[in-house]
Amino acid sequence: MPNHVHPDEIRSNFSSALSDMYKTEVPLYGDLLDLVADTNRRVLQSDSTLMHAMEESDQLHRLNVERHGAVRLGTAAELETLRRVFAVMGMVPVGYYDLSVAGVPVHATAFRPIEEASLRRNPFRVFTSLLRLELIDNAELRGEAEKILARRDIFTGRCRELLDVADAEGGLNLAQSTEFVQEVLETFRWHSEATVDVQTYRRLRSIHPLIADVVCFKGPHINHLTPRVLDIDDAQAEMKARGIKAKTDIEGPPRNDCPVLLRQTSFLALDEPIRFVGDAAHGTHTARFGEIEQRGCALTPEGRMRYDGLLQSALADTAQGTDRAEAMRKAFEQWPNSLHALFSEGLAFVRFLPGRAHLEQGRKLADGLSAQALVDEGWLQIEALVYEDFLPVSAAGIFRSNLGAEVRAGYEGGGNRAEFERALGTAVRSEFSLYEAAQERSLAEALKACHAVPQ
Ligand code: OOG
Ligand code: NI
Repeated sequence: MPNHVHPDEIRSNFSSALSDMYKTEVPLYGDLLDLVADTNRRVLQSDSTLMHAMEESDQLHRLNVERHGAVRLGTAAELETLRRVFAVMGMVPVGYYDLSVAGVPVHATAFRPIEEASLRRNPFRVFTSLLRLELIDNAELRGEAEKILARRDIFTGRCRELLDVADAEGGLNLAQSTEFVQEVLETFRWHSEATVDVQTYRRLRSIHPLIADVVCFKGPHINHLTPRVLDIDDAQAEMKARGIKAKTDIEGPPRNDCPVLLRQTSFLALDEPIRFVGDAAHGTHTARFGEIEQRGCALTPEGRMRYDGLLQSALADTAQGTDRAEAMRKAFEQWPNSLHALFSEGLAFVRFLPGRAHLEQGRKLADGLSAQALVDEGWLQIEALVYEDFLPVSAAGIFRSNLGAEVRAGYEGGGNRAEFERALGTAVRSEFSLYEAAQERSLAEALKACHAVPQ
């Protein structure tokens, strides 16, 4: 349809509208954006290699608009409809995250764009969790929560109409897409009025703060929006210097010359006034916070297994009383500190670019060389393939530090991916396959470029 607005455009518009809304709702988020912009400017000014690399791979624009957010949903039907909403914006569910093992009764996916051009345009992603009431032992409260959730509709009527239009016609025109963005914002808005009385809120909160947060409000308020910073240790120090109270530990891998996966830290959630049903006085609820993230290279399944193993051993040491930062540093002592080492050990996904060899007189590209040999002989260069996803242990840490939830043992029984996908109405994409495909595509393109030059 020629007059349909591209999903990338709708996603960019939505992400920017959501950021504006959150800035007015939570002014501290605006302060964090300024801080991150200052840090990024400083890092790029002092590291011209990074600056050029980012410029060349067209990553600078993306950095300025890059945000992730999170919402927590109460029912399968809500998840299914939100999937349709995000589909209009070119976002699909990637990955399955089981947080029950960490004592948080939800499972989740990340809605995000997957095409490289779309990621470059705006990689907006939303960590979306679904409450698992079946993990709650108290049958009476479980039934009560189900009843309350069944009464609400988190989407506006007009949002639902526009979804039907988008599905029937394969997209939205300009006027429709503008309206759609405004209607979807309503689902993410904060409500300072609870839908229940304070006793119900307290009862649900006593089972798990997360349950009260999901069940007692009209909609799944966006609980944070996260900008991407190039040096999270620097930004963390700056947070302290500016009087923003940050979480003590940075989640994710320790600092390294070659950053991998995702490192995150946050400032603690605000205590916000809430009017409960039938009460004249205000109570409070704690849900919304600020977070910053630094993204590094995506790891292969083997790299990820190594990372998870080292993380578990550091956490076990921490449980024995070792300082967490120290335990992490010790566990990761042998972890490679360059992209080349990670790549040759098969731990990282990379993007291949044509190297210098094809520009040299008289050199001929032999057939059948491995990617490693092509890199060693200068035919190919490599750069990090950015990790676009989340980490379940880190996510559980973020949940906990912001819900005021005490560390509790994991729920038994583990994840239930099949049930999650049934609720979602589709299977989640495998993040590893997406990285693998991106790596393969870059290899084919780089080799084509090498061959295209007359030898
Ligand atoms: C989501 C926490 C997960 C992250 O960055 O890992 C997350 C939540 O608190 O709802 O956003
Ligand atoms: Ni987050």
